[in-house]
Amino acid sequence: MKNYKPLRNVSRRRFLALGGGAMAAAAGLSALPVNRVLAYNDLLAPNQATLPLTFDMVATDGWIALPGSLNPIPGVTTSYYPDPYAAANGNQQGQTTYIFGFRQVPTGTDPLSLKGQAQASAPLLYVNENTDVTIRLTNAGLQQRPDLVDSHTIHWHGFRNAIPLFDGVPEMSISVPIGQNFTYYYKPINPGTYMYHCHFEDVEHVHMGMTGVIFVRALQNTGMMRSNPADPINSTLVPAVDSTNTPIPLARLAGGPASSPLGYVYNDGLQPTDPNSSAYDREFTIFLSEVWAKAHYNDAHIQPTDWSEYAPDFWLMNGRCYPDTLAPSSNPLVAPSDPRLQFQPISSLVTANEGEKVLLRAVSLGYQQSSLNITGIDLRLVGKDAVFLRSNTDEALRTGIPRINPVNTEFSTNTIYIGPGESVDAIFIAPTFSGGTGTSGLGYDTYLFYNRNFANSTSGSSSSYGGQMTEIRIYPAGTLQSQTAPNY
Ligand SMILES: [Cu+2]
Repeated sequence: MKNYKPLRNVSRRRFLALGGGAMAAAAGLSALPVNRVLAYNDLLAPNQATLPLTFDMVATDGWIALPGSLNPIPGVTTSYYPDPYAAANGNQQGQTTYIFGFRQVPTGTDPLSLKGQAQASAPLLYVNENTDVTIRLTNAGLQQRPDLVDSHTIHWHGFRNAIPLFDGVPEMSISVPIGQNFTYYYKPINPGTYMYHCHFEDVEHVHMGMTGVIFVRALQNTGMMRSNPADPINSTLVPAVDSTNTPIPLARLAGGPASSPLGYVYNDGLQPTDPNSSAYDREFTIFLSEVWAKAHYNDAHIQPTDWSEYAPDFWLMNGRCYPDTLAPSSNPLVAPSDPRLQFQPISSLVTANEGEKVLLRAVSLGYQQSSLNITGIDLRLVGKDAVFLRSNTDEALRTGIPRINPVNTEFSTNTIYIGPGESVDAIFIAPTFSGGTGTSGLGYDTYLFYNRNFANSTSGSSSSYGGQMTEIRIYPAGTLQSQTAPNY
């Protein structure tokens, strides 16, 4: 057995020096790709498959809007919610709640100028398998808490091939101090749905909102596959075919024709017409989190929080409570259509034409279990924690090599049961439109998608406003155009 030298033998000065070296190494990496901020419409550009991607992100604090109001705390002149400091801040428009969070930096903008403008949930990031990806993270500090000198990191949760330097665990590598930046580098080889969060003082920073979704699009979208799926590192890329050597169509995401599916969740080796295919026509992320109003108030008012008393008041989808979950997505880099939701840009409204295959990428970074329910629609759970649940017998037959997961554990349900740090990929086929003006009377059929724990689909507010709830709206065939981005 090797005699490893424990890290605690490294002096603090030596540890910081190591971190400094890592920063210098990473500074070289930022020269790799041209800095490219993703406007929403170019996320689906056909050439995305071959481009290196750079995300420019800032970590800071900010304010978001939650519904209703809590009862005042007995004996206290102010309530935890809405936070009086939110209203006192001159540029707030209906915001109620203090957060820590991330935000994407527009091209040409000084990241430090975005201090105090974090969003919830964090920017939705998506990248292609086998592509160089860099994320430059700048720590702009906290506008509301100049006394705090917290660093921040990006930890890609569940990602199976990050080296410690880029894994964002501050005890194991480095974190980003105020006024500094660090560039993370990844080359993903495992498609699926993940989440990212700050790992610095993580109980607090995760709950305060430094959380979001990142997903990896399958190589098969581009019409390619690995020559040896069991050994992705040493594989060459070859044209994607099924077990009969018939080519699998290029996805629309990679420039395929309108008759192709929008994408494939996993490298399934199947034709999109195969009922076992992971092909889909529309995709939506549903990010679950919670807000404990007292903890958020405490951070804004320089008070300590005993996290063992955890008792959330609000349950959120993509950083919003129902009915705000239904409001459209907005590009956070341009002026918002609704100033109240300007720091909560991601919609949870699911829309589809009848017969389309709809992919839900559900992720939780709350601290409680959730069970999301759709009444009247069967969900096919094809992936869990970025693992394809169906054994790829076709691929195994063709290559002679079984997949990582040799057993088919895919199943149908109408409930997604999901815990903290877990992700689920579920596909449903949009049911037949009921005709006329639909069950809504507005030209579409409405299905509720909500947390089955009723307390979590309402909220701690005194109003009847909800929490983790949204709608699925099904339109007659041909009504909706092709998606331009997830959650649009
Ligand atoms: Cu942080």
